[in-house]
Amino acid sequence: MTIGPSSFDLGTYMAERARAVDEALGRFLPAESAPPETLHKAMRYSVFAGGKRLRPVLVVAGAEAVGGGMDDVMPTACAVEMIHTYSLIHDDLPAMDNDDFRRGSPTNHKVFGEALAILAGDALLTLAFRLLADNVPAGSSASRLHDVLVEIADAAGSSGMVGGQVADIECEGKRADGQVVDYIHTHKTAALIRASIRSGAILAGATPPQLEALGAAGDALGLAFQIMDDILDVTATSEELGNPAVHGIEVSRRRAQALVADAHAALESFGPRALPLRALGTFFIERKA
Ligand code: GRG
Repeated sequence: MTIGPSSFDLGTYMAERARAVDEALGRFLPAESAPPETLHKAMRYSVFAGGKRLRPVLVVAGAEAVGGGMDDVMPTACAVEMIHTYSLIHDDLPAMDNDDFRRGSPTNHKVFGEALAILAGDALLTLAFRLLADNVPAGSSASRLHDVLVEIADAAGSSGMVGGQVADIECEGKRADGQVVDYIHTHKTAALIRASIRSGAILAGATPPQLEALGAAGDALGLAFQIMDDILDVTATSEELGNPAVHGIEVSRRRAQALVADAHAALESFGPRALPLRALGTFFIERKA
């Protein structure tokens, strides 16, 4: 699909890329019939449980922003979705959020038991790094692979998503101030969103200034996404508790809008190639679920 100002439609763009990601995930994941079957069933169960494929689409959009293409970054796009899926499986466990349902279906541990759910998450995280290790586009240098591995490891580990999750757990039941809430948001959610965009761009040969601009856009988009997610949680359950209560829903919404405007500004110099990233930002602040 060509990306031009008059032809761009985010729904079609997301659907096309999500379909390609689904097809690739199907190929990269071990078959359910391969031993240990229960483990592979558990991995596939959560990967194919109806996620929006936002992060892999952001990997592709990051590559496209600097002139790259989807096929060159597909293993990395799938790796990021596997890391996201592992985090959701573990987040639902009794030791964490203790959720019985996700996306309207029983959570992984409800279907496969706690031990298998832990191990399915572990195996998805490990497989993700195996996929990243293999994703060296033709003609590109090993230093790009190194940079992507560092980018994703930092975003997923104790300095990123896992660190944010720990901060979230440690402030449970306490009144968190705005700074702590921001720390949780930027680490638990925004770090992987930023790394998704930048990893696609790194593989596609982005220059340092381009990566800096995409990092700024990724920070803003990631934070806006989480702020809107909290607003949607509160408006869906009508509970005036939790993180959004700290900022107030309307203040939060305005902040998310301002962040998306910042992201749009950071993406200005990329021209029409960054239309998908800009449209995804608008989608974040307008989405209803
Ligand atoms: C357990 C290591 C570990 C980390 C957990 C990601 C996370 C950290 C917890 C999940 C709970 C949560 C509300 C996280 C915030 C990020 C977020 C909004 C996740 C949902 O992302 P979507 O909307 O999910 O992209 P889908 O279902 O579309 O894949």
